Amino acid sequence: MINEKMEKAFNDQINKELYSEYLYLSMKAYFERLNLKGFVNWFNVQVQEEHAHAMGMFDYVHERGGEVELEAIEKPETKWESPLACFEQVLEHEEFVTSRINALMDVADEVKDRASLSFLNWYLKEQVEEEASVGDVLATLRLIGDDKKALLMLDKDLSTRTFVQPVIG
Ligand code: OFO
Repeated sequence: MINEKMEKAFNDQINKELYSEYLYLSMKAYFERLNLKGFVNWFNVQVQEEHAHAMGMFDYVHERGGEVELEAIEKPETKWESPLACFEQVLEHEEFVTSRINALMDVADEVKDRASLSFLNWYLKEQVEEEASVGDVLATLRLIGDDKKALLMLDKDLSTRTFVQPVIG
């Protein structure tokens, strides 16, 4: 049976993961407005990944005999100054999520829940990958500056990203 404090921490994180899904959906809509379909595809994969992250925790809490209580999802921003500004926010957000996963692991440590620690290791590794892949796009966007042709080339690159259903835990 999952400890109450641990259960609450997972419930909070489910909300954060669903917010991530919502934020990236809003960013997808922004790139639809710009007609940059490769970016749209990149965010579409991001949306699916965040959904999988939330559901991984949703299932885990139940598997441990706990209860999931969903909270309201905050309204995400809807507009960005530029693709670069948008990706700066993505990186900032992922760094925030990494700090939340670390905090969740601190709770698991505190209540001596080794099963949750082992489960959360997957999320920690995933955050390292997320920050790296976002950092790559961000670095390219910084190089691109105002070069529209180069932006279209990046857009083409991002159109090849595909979603792979993760095996969590
Ligand atoms: Fe769920 O990793 Fe991004 O936020």
